[in-house]
Amino acid sequence: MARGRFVSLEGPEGAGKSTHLARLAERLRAEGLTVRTTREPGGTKLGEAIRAILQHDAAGEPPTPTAELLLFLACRAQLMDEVIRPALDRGEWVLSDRFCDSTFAYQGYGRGMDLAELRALNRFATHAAKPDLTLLLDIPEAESRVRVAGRGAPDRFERERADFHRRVAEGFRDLARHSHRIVRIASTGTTEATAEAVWAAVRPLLQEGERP
Ligand code: Z5A
Repeated sequence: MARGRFVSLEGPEGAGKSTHLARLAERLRAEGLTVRTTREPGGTKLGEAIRAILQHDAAGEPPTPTAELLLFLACRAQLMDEVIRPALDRGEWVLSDRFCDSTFAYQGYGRGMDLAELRALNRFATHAAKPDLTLLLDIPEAESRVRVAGRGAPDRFERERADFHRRVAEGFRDLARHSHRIVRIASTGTTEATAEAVWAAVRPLLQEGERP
């Protein structure tokens, strides 16, 4: 059986993650692959309920930074056990709109939490599973602001100050500098150009061998 592959798309708000996840899924399906798409926070019933708490204060009060972290990790644990691991075991491809690098960028670089601790907690939540490939869609902070402006009421993260978003964006770049798993792709040109760069980064995974 062909081996399942796990690809995550990461980046700041409005970078084009949802757009390119949909396009990539379509292209992989055209290659005859079974593709499961998902998102974080969310992707399961529990995860979607937690998403409403995390983004829109659905519980009636904002979580503390520690509670926020644990809620993201709870979403991830549920998603891993219920969706990602079973799909990979069936030999499917899984594409996720955000995954562990968002925790490192937002809670680590953004909120100032200890990265080593975050890595350990993330390992616990995922049983040490990692994406085979992570696409970091990168846009300047100013462009991110323009793209998210006018989309209706901003969520709890969009309301954060500019310096928080600057630390997050720099954090993503720093993570990419230190990991071969993460491919940084400029998402500032046309959608077509970015889609081609995404495909060029993913194609080698298609060519890698089958399970022995
Ligand atoms: N978060 C966290 O703190 N810790 C964690 O562990 C996790 C998450 C997992 C989830 O929001 C929030 O949770 C997030 C981080 C935090 N914070 N925020 N905000 P989300 O992922 O649901 O929200 P988002 O990042 O704001 O998603 P988004 O705004 O939908 O962004 P996107 O998916 O990257 O972009 P898009 O929907 O594809 O839209 C891009 C727009 O740009 C669209 O209008 C395009 O027409 C336009 N555009 C222009 N040029 C391009 C190119 N070249 N490519 C693509 N799109 C383009």
